[in-house]
Amino acid sequence: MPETKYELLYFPLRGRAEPARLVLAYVAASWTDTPVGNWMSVKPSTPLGQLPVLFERKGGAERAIPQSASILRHLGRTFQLYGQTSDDALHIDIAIDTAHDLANAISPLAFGPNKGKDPAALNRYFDDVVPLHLARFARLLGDNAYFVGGAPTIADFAVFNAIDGHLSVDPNLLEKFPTLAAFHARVAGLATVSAYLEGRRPGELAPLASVRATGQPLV
Ligand SMILES: N[C@@H](CCC(=O)N[C@@H](CS)C(=O)NCC(=O)O)C(=O)O
Repeated sequence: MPETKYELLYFPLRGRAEPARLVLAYVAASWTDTPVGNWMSVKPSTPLGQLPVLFERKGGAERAIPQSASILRHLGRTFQLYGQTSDDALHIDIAIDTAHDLANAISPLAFGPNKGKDPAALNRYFDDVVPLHLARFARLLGDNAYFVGGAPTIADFAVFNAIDGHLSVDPNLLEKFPTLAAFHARVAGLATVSAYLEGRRPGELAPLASVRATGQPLV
């Protein structure tokens, strides 16, 4: 059987591609991470004119898969990281959608011309909004090691990614959420994940750490 090889095409960012990268690293797939520099010349050849795109190649066959959520779920099905039953899959989907809520919530403060320009809004976000999201994760996780079942699923990588990005802005984020702190450490400590984390590109949210710590806007 020829090995399936993956190529993940995205901008040189963690962004929407990072949960899929974490999964590919976790399962030790044969994969390459291709940062796109000349987007306008690549765009017409992509399925939906958007990134990320996951190329899946086996033997002589190739397919290009768009949509980050579809990519993540496809990898979940391919690598048996989508639970054992349809109930498992439902709970995995709930955790993934809850992770997307947090990952998306910071966007207005973190991207575009207003990035880091409003320290008061960033503080309000971290003090009042983020804990609501974290409480949801804590409720879904309960006292379990992983969100669904006894081993990692794609839900864990989606949640880990959302929490991890916010941790890069506020290292005290999980002080009141010990089960989530343990969860974050558990995922980061998985051997293949830990190796990937050591070498990955810096996160886009990290520049906001100084805004959170000092109350001074980015210049
Ligand atoms: N729902 C899509 C959204 C994809 C998307 O908006 N991609 C942006 C980058 S994060 C993009 O390709 N922007 C460039 C463009 O639209 O030309 C997904 O999750 O993959």
